[in-house]
Amino acid sequence: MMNRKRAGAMALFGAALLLMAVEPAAAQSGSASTTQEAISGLNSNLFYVAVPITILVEGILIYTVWKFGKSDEAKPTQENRRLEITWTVATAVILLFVGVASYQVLGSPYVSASSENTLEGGPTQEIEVYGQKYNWNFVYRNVSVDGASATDVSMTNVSIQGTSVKNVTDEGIVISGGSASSATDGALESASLVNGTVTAGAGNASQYENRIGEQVSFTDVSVSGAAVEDASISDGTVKSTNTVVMPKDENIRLNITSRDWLHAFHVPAMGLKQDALPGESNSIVTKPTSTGEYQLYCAEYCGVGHSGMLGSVEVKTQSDYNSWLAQSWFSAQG
Ligand SMILES: [Cu+2]
Repeated sequence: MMNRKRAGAMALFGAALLLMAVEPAAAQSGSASTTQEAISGLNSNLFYVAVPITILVEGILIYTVWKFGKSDEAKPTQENRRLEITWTVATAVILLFVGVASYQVLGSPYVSASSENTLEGGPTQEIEVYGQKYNWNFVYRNVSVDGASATDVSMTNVSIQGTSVKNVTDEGIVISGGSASSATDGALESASLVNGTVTAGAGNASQYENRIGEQVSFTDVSVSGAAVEDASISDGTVKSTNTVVMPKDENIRLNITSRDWLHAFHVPAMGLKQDALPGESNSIVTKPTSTGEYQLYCAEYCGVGHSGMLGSVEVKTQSDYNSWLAQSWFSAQG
């Protein structure tokens, strides 16, 4: 009877050990960010320390049960100074290792970002994250892009130099070539205009009917269906909903807040988790290390739509990220 119980306990222990051995292997399969790297690295380090200790303790326990299990009467243990000092020092060393290893990870700006701590060189992109039942909204400020292209965009308050009139339709004056820039104090420094249609601001469109093929310029007009190349945007603002885009190998700071009540920004694959509280901004800093798409969850029960408050993180190469920024910025101008 006793033996069966013991065998059962042994089997349970064996299964637990096997589970522990399997888990970190899964976590190690390619990390998506420096944050995830630090966290899973600590997990592995502690695991490698924990396994020999577990085996040692359980080994002594099993040996003791086997050796002394059939003894008639327990005898008092005699003092053994050497043994006592050894286990005290060994425990202290292990705890010190755990403390130092944990502190290194917890002290990393990629794991515990405070609003004060600054990364070397500062973050490349700051993104404002707003939780609001049941969506995630993202705002990218101080966006500067050079040499970007965008298609099928509308623009208002632009001035156009040296474009040629192709046609005049019901929509407006169809133009091609030339360059565009912000007419007022806007973010568009300059862009080569491939084509587009001037829809408003050019006065009576029909007066251009007899100027087809001519080079003309426009001041403060609206353009639709435009394609631009080699665009320079400085200090622009870009917004996105439910998908946050980040450049690979760049430091990103996320300033997380809520527009209604409690939410939590959680991207398990990237090791990111932070509360979104109204009236307060919590920061996390990370550097994505591989391109791809990662699931974003709300990790704080926030109402009936909580389980559907999902999003994703898209990590792009620097050039794809800039193209996305430019396309998004242009698309929001109309
Ligand atoms: Cu939520």
